[in-house]
Amino acid sequence: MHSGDRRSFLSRLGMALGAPVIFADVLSRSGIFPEALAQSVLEKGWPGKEELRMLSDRPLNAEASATLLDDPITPNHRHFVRNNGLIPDRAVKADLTGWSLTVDGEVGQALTLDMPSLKRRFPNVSAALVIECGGNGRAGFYPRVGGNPWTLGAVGCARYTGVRLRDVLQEAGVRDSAVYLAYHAEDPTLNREPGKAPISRGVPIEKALDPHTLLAWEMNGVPLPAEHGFPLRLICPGWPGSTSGKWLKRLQVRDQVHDGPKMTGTSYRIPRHPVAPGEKAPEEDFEIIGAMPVKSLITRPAHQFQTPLNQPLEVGGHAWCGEGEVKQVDLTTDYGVSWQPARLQSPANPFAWQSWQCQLRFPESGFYEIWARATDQDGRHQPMVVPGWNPKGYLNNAMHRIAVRVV
Ligand SMILES: Nc1nc2c(c(=O)[nH]1)N[C@H]1C(S)=C(S)[C@@H](COP(=O)(O)O)O[C@H]1N2
Ligand SMILES: [Mo]
Repeated sequence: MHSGDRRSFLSRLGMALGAPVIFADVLSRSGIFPEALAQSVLEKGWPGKEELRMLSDRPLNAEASATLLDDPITPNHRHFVRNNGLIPDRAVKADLTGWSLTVDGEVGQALTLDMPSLKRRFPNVSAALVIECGGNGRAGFYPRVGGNPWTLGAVGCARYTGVRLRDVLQEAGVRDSAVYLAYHAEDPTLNREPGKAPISRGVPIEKALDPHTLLAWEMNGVPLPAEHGFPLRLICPGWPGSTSGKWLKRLQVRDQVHDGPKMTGTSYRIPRHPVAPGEKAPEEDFEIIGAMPVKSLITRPAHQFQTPLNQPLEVGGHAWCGEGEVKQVDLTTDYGVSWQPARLQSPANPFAWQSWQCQLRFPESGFYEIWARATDQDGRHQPMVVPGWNPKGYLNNAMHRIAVRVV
């Protein structure tokens, strides 16, 4: 979003309050909303993201509803946002002045790349890629856990354009000592502590060298929007969204597992063994989350839909998994007694989600539930109930269920 848009949004909101917001342009650069308007922002949504459910405005966190995610390619205005800190000024102003990307650490020769040389020196690629927050579905865990209570919509599949991270790393020359790729970004912490990063994660070097891991500057044909990481972000598809660093300024190849903020303790880590809900597990039992589990969404019809008895109901959605392909999607209307296979499309490219459709008929009028269950190529499928409780509420891939009324 351009700062001008936000400025006018702020003054529009201000007018609704009956008075302009003085110095709104100063605030608009920071990603912070005036306190007087905080409530209205949460009600109306972030400018350009009005349809999303706002979880918080500082930091900005907003998710889609299932029906908003019906498109095969998620439009930018419907893609969830998950920020740990503030949106950098550079991103709000779409300003590339002084920006470059450094690639260093366990490499033969460190690189410094500005945007034109990044675009020119490496083959440009585009792909539809799923990003899902590791905490998507967190609201389903009991006992409740801290963090954003995402329900279903902290996931999206947009088309990104950029270069393969592998090509850039190979240009720098990855040493044999390389173990992990760490990202360093320029988003300020909530309290703007100078030089302090709100989050700095990464992936094992093998995932960094996977040809589908991208450095992207475009999302659905436009430069990365401010909230999605302008000017450059990582896309590590299939892994928790937190590995897809936004607002990049440095990539560091490390000879050990990265230990930046949100890499240690219970952050994006889960107990290796099942723990009883609410139970504390020793830290040495935790491991870093890798590929995300198989999952699906019913994006049509909406929950609480009414449909006539004498007509088949068209049901559709998407399915995805952290590695490989989804092999099958099945639906049930009788609580799992019988299952009907959906027509499942191939992904547009590896790590894109796969659309599915199914026609359902109902024996008599009344209330039903529709459950969708995706199965990956290794035969793992979504659980019927919320799976393995963990202290931060990650990896809830329980089946999506909607209620319909047949009349
Ligand atoms: N620099 C930076 N990168 C970041 C984050 C952040 O706060 N700062 N949030 C991460 C998390 S937790 C997720 S789920 C994804 C969300 O990407 P999106 O906001 O484009 O949907 O970005 C990741 N990259
Ligand atoms: Mo996330």
